[in-house]
This record gives sequence, C-alpha cells and structure tokens, in this order.
Amino acid sequence: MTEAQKFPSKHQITEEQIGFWEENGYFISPSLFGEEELQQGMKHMASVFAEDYETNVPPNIRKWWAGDPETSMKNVDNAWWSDYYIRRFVLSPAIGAIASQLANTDSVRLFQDQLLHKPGIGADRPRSATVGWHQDWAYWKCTTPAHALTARISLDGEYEENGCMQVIRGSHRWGVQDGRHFFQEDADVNDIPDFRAPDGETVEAVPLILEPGGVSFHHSMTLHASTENRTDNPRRTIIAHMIPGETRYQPGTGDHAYNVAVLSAQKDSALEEGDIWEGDRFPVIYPPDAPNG
Ligand SMILES: O=C(O)CCC(=O)C(=O)O
Repeated sequence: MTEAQKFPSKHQITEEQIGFWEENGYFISPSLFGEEELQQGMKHMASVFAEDYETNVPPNIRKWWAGDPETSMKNVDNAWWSDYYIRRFVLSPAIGAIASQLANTDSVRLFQDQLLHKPGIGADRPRSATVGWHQDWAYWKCTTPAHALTARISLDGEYEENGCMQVIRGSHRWGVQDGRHFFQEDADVNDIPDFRAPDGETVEAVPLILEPGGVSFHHSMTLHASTENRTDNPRRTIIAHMIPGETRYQPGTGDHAYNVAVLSAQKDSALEEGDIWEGDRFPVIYPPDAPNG
C-alpha cells in the first residue's frame, strides 16, 4: 500500500502532529462528526442508559442504573455490543486511521468502548461526577506493550466549566505513577498529586478543549482527570479505547478481569502469556475492511 492508499487523505496527519503526540502524550483532531451524527449519538447514548438495547445484548459493564442519583456519572463499557449507532462512532475509520499513525502501527483494534455522561450539577451543589487522576494502563496491565491509546469523541463540546478532561503534559514518558483514581467521584482535580516528573520536567495540567464532534487522543500512560461539570447541561463523550494489533496478553496482573474474561471466552483453550488480544470482541478498526480473527 502506498501512503496515499493507507490513509484517506483527510485522515492523514502531519509529521509535526505526530511529533507533538510523542512529546506531549495527547493530540486533538478537528471535528470528525457532523451535527446530525452528534444528535443521533446523544439519542443512542440515552437509549443505552435506559437499557433499551438495539441488539438485545447488554453492554458488559454498567456503573449507573435508572434510579441512581442524577448527579452521579453515568458510565457504561462496551455499548457497541448493544447499539449500532454507537458502533459507528467507536469503529470509525477516521479514528482508526489517526490512531494507527499516532501509535505507529499497521493495525488497530478496539479494546473496549465507554459512554460517559457527566451531569451538569450547576453552580451550588456539592462536587460530584469527577474523574480522579489516573493512567489508563494502570487498569490494563494485562496488555503488553503499554501502547494502547484512547479517542474521546465529544458530543456537546468540552471546556473547563463543563469538566473537560485535563492531561499532565508529557507524563506518558514518566513511567507508572500512583494513578488509579478514575472512580473517585468527589476528587479535587485541581489539587494535583505529587507525581514523579523526571529532572527538568514540570507537572503541567493541560485542559483538552473540544468543539462538538471534536476528538482528543491520549496515550495509555498519560495521566488525566476531569473536574465536575458546573453547567446545567450534560457533558457527553463516546470513548474508544484502542490497542495496536500486536498487543499481547500479560497474565498475573489481576487487571481488567472483564476484558480478560472476554478474551478467554473466545478461545478453545486456556489463555496463555503472549496470546494476542484478538477475536470478534476486539474488532479491527484499522485497516478498514480487515478480517476480525
Ligand atoms: O472524559 C473524562 O472525563 C475521562 C475519560 C477517561 O478517563 C478516559 O477516556 O480514559
């Protein structure tokens, strides 16, 4: 394949953008989705949270149920099992093409998706629905090498007041940190923990501002978090967590029991160290039209 065939030209990113990613551990693409798609995304996200599943298959993890407080984060993993429209977003060829260039790999698979609805709690309510500082790989030590990456598609637009995500610039180069606080819903995110930055580097939090339909990418070792949403409207994000096609299973870490069970269920024999993360439940996003096996 020539370079031109590899990436439809509008999904080809520049050497400079790849250099930015390698230095900073994040990248923001221009809007990849239009108004109609975003409206459909909101509708289908609401259906999944309401347990109305197009495929009749539930997502494999839910952390919010009807009746739970509306000020809590609504969060579901693997909604693409349940909904065809969500599937269109998280298996988007544009996202796959950009991810393959950032990760410098010939193939990209979906590791799992995530729907995130951060409620608008207004100015006065106690802090809630925050995401504490964490590195994604701290939850995914069952994947090696640690080159997974995430695309976050913003349906509403993201900015500081509605609790946009923040990253610690360059932290993907700093090794494993004390970072497993994703589920801390009352975190004071502006009080940044004492992360270990190498000599000469500083701990700098960068807000990832997104227009509606905009997509941010971050490396699985990049420290990130998000504050509460102080507006009166939800901040909704469809998230594709992706792995390079050569990613292998690393046993003994006790991490991500759900995905390990999914991988194991697709095999005839017991999982072994070094097995490739593959199969229908980890579909190929890039190259487009590749078989899933
Ligand atoms: O959107 C957020 O606030 C956090 C998302 C996140 O932690 C992730 O995509 O890894």
